[in-house]
Amino acid sequence: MNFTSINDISSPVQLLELAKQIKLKPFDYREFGQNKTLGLLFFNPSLRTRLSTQKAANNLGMDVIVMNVGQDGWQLEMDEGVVMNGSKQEHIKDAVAVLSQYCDIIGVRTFASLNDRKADYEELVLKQFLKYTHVPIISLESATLHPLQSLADWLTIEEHKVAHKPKVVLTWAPHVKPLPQAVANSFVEWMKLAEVDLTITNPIGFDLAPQFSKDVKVEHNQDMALAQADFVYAKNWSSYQDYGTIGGEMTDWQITPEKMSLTNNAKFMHCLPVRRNVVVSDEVIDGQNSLVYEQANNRTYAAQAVLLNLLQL
Ligand code: AN0
Ligand code: CP
Repeated sequence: MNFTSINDISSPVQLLELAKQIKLKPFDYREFGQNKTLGLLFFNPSLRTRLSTQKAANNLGMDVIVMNVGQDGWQLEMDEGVVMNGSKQEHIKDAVAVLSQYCDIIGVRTFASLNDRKADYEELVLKQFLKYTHVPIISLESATLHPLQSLADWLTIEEHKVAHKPKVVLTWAPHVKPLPQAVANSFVEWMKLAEVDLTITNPIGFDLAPQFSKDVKVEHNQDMALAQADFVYAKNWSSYQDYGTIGGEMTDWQITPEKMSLTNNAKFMHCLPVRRNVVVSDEVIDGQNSLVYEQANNRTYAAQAVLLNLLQL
């Protein structure tokens, strides 16, 4: 078993309940990870994922080894059957087989290239890990998904909802550099299972991939979408259609107190890291209704629930 998307989980609701239970008593499961090693591999930067997953593993009694493979490792050849006479020194096949000797579970972060949509959406790098590993793989954000983030976000919404079926608005927000669609795709995938009324709002040309946005309300007028929202989840993503481009500045999509005043006194959410006063104004993110640090805190319990599930197999 792996944890690369919601589809790897037989009962997402049970996983959520486990995360809630672990949050109450994080140190109750220490025997499960005894003498087990988690390897965390990063092709890209990370603060929350790296430290919350490490903390989660430690809470379970696991040892953790971490490597910034993108920075410190050999350059990995991802394609099969090539004559390796170029710049890549090691094949992914050998690297993953070796890592499987050292680790009982492997976590990997591998962002989208944002220049080859087909390769990104086929998750070519993650698939090579899955193909060659002998141990379970956890996604620490792949090209198209970030399931550990989504589980933590779901837990946060569950903890802070007042209405039985709150209105959750995922809103595109401005940014200065192209970012992956992974957080947004994944959030939508998990929210489809949650008891929420989900609306996505984004500028024209920034619709998420059809497999994610299908069966979800998409409103291109942000003000209309925000009306009566209970949760506003802001995130920038680059275009899926004109793949990897950021379009114009669209500063009017920034989440400001004026935008929040259109909502039902909504809670503000963002996965972080965030560019302040580009994506969201200081007043909103520092305001009483901001849940961003709760989300970051819940990353630990989400990761711990996922690890515990894998350890119990
Ligand atoms: C990444 C992204 O948007 O996917 C990671 C977010 C968790 N963000 C940045 O690269 C700024
Ligand atoms: N939210 C999140 O995944 O943050 P990091 O990129 O810092 O891990």
